[in-house]
Amino acid sequence: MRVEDPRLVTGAGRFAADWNLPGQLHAHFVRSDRAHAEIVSLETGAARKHPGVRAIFTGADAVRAGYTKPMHTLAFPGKGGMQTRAPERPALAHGKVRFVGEALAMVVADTAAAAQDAAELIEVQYRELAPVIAPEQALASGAPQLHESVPGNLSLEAEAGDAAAVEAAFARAAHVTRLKVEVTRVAPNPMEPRACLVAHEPQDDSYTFHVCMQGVTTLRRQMSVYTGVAEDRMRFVAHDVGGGFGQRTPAYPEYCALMLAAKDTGRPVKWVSTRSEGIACDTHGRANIIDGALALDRDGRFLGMRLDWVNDMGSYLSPASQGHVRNTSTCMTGVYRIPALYASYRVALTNTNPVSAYRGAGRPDVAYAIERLVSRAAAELGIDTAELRRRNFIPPEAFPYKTPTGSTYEYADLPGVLEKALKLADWRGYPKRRARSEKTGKLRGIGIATVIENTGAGQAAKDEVELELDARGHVTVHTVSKSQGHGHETTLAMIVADALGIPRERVAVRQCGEDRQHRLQGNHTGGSRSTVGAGSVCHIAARKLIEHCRGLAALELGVEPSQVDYAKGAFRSRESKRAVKLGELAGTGPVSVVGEGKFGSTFPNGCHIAEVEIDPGTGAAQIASYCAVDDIGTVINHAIVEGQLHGGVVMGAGQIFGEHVVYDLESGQLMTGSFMDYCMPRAGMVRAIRGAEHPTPSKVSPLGVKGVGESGCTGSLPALANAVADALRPLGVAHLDMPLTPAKIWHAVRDARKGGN
Ligand code: MCN
Repeated sequence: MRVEDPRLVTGAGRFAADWNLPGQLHAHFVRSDRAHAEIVSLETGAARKHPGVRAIFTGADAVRAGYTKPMHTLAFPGKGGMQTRAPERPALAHGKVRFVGEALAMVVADTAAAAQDAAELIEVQYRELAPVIAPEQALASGAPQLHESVPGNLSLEAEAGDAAAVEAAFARAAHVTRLKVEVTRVAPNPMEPRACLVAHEPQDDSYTFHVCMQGVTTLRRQMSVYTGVAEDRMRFVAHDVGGGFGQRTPAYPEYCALMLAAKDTGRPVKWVSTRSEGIACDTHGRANIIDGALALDRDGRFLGMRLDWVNDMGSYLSPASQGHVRNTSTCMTGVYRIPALYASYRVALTNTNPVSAYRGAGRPDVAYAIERLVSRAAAELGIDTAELRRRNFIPPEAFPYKTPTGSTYEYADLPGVLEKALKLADWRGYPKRRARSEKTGKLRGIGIATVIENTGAGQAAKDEVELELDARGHVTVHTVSKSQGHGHETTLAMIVADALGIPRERVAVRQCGEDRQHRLQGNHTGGSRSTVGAGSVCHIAARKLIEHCRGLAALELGVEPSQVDYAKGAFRSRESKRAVKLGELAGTGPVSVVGEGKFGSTFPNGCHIAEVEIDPGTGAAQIASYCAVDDIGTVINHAIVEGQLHGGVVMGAGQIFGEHVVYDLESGQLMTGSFMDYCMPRAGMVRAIRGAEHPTPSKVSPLGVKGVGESGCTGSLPALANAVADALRPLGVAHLDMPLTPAKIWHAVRDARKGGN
């Protein structure tokens, strides 16, 4: 059982909405029901008179406060030196609204109900403008323009790789496989809806936020950039966080609006998002279109690859926009030796909710594009899909391997992972299983994905943790990363306990504590970097604590430090055999050390194999089998890692088979605004996942660890889509874009059979 489980399963967790402060008021946001419109007038008179209403704020207040320029991280050089065009976004929309759900006014009242009732009395007059929803249309000439500062709705155009080399590779290719895919827009929907309670302290003009977050440092910097309030005047409080998946990273405009209200009213102001607001306004994920081509020689060896990306960022650049685009290039050639690569990016703005990092942040997208291309190439050439991969893997002797986009992969045993997965999935026995399915009138398909991704490196100058030893011999770990359900209280404690040789029960983990959050540097939890970053510095700090205490113990024992041995929480003098326990060294006050480190990327990799069975009569696809072999380096906690992989795989399955944020292309209305029409994965969707570990320890981390938090998603999107494609291929169905709903598959089967007749 994880350390945090008793608290969480007995309802004793403390989430953002559980916080209340004396005298607090409640906020409700008025949100646009138009996708693109000028705000002609905003009539707040009746609402102000509503009982309990204390204040109403609009875009004019946000502009007056200067809360208009959210941070963005799309800061890499564009094509021909192009700089990212980042539009302003007042914390409450001013002059114009640009997506359905955008907040344009905030009512603050004594109760949440009064704020909501009053909000309904606000009358907004709009002058409607034509919206543009599809990113390729947004980039076409003559498309409606969202922002004057972003001509052509093109926020950034960029490229990677060598166009001339790719052209030459394609010119001499024996075969070219082409495939255009869409990695659809999804809503993260963590279990805990977003919530924020802001208090202003007039004495030092500072703010305290009780908010769900993924770590303090990134959110604080983003909030500071958005509002101009110095970072040292912001404190963040969060205990339990009910899921994040990247969505908790950004500084949201609602939080800035609450700052305005808290300062203006002199009272703490609280807002709790509804589920519908969450689907419409929490940053969305993925939303990429990738037009790919793979050139092969006569023997099926890859010669070159071209990927043209259109990235839909929604109506504004989210603060975490970079991962979404840049992460795709870090492992752009996947696990293969592809000598020539060229990729182009066009980052489009559309009249939709902003898009940001979502579990994998670009890595599942590029893995999906490559792995679909490779499987399709294998089918076109009649080569076994595992064999085509084997033939093109980066060979063992090529590691450390420098990719065409400049990443350096650590060692990865690609053939070893593949062979283990083929065995686990009984690859050879597949034809029999397929025949058995056919007998019952079902279509069966098998899909494989061999993937690699970057985890670890963060933007902070370094990662730090502080260890505090008390007189009981207990150690408290202070970190600025933040678990959202990952089990960090367990794994970070295990790392420290292991290094100190003491029971795990003697180590407690405090995340983003108020007394440490301005002192310690480090990355937020995201990019599957917490174990590589915070975990590694836990180990380093524990070693440092031993050395520090060795000096103290030597004084106590009256010998030289070199004469003192440490084991299992006690120092012993070699000569006198006298011993002193860790806790005794903290007798006059806690002993504390800070461990630090800066870590680059680690490259977890894996092979996922899925089998699906499709009922052609209904179009429903069942996952018949799912196997995953992953190399995530040294494993700290096997059960947690298994849980992470399962969670990731199911999240990928959710996107492949059902989840999809849909906007009406003409009106821009959100068509999937509730769980009635936004199809979340159910427990029965992925019934049994068989997993196996294949660790090759990372040299980046002293623990040998690589990240795992996103691996399940990165592997499952392509593995599942390849399985469905394999099942439908005999019918002549070339490609179906996700989500592979029963209706979509049923239509494809029907059309294919009609065509065949
Ligand atoms: N772990 C381990 N051994 C390893 C690697 C990891 O035991 N070699 C453990 C870790 O100690 C940690 C967990 O596995 O308890 C995940 O670790 P890691 O891969 O370092 O990832 P992070 O902790 O940084 O988590 C971030 C990652 C991301 S980016 C998303 S998105 C995501 C995910 O994790 N969101 C999640 N998993 C999630 N799981 C839950 N329950 N909720 C989310 O919001």
